[in-house]
Amino acid sequence: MNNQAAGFRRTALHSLIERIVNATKVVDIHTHLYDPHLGPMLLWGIDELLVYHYLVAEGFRHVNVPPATFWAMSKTEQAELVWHHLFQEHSPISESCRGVLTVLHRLGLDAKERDLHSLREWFEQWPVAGYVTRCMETAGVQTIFMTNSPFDDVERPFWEAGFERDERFVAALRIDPLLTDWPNSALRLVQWGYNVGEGLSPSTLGEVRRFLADWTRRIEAKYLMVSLPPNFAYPGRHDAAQLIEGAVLPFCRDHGLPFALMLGVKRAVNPALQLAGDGVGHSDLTALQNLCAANPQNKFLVTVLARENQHELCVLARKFGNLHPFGCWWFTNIPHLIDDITRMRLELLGISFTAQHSDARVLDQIIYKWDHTRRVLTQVLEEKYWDLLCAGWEPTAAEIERDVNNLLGGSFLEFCAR
Ligand code: FIX
Ligand code: ZN
Repeated sequence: MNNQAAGFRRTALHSLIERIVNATKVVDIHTHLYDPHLGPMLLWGIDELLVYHYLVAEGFRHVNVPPATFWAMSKTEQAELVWHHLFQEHSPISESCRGVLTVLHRLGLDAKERDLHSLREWFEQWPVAGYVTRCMETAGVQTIFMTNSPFDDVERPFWEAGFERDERFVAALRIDPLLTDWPNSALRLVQWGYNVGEGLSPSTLGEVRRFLADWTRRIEAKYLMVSLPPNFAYPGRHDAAQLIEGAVLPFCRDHGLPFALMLGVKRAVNPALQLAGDGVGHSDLTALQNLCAANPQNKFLVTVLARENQHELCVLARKFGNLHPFGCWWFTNIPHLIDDITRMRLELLGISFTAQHSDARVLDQIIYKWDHTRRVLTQVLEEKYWDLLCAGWEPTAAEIERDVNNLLGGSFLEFCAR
């Protein structure tokens, strides 16, 4: 191929991949969004976008008020403060700030007027049901996995009372308190009618399995999930390891459910910042290796927060077919690292992982999280398919569609169904 022919071919390849990546509907496998029937739990709109903890963390680098004063303000005042410091006093270049602008832009709003008041007015006209559809369509998302916690006192009563489900929202059973604060969780389980003691005896572990079964059934959970600190070790004598071994894994095995692990979060590094005060640490992934090796009948969905753990996760996934890496979590969900991590995964794992999850806490965020990821994915895939062309392999459009579909949820669904 001469240079000119190669140039045309590459441009055509780029357009094809861009069209496919933009048209593929996403299964968003981890968010903090909720079925609209859970009322106040589903957050949306400009003020919620502005007080997202990613922006609050950045805002505190400029805002000259103590955290306690900030938290005492109304949401409207907090949003105004963030808007002022991150959008008016400085250019909104960070990924989180850019995200707000992408949302507004894709919704057809004009943020460059810098008029927060008129932006608010636009959002106020929307009924929630119509807005959910608008956001999902704009983002190209077909299914949203929620994070559902029986330990959440606002959420639990909705499930206990029962409600008509919106089929686009699928449940995942979140069990952080159970594993990371067993003494207090044991008290709660007792209140809810489970016969558990503080020690993790066989009968207590049996009751924990009954608790997991009841909640899985109630919410129709498709997987169980926990986030763990960098120093998590497995196996071990500590509560989390014992509960995982004696309750979570046997339960997941018996019901064919994956166990999702989010590894490497250091909670409350700066507690005054509340949700914005969590940090990251380098995990010892020997724990994950041991989990996968000792439990071949279990399926593990895994994302790691530290950049330094990404390569090791890929290598582990090459060794264990029961390990499915997913998403660029939180501090790694920035274009620079999405690019790096996605390339690394493609080069080491082919198409057998899930490229991204949004982790959206505010509905509208699915628009920017998927917009930004699609841009990076298009670029990375173009290079990868070009390399195949150079090696004499011509991927068809149908094959590229199949692959993109797998990267954006298809592989995950297959892994779950296995
Ligand atoms: O543990 C998690 O699911 C994290 O995603 C959250 O705790 C975190 O606050 C977040 O929103 C990250 O994107
Ligand atoms: Zn999350």
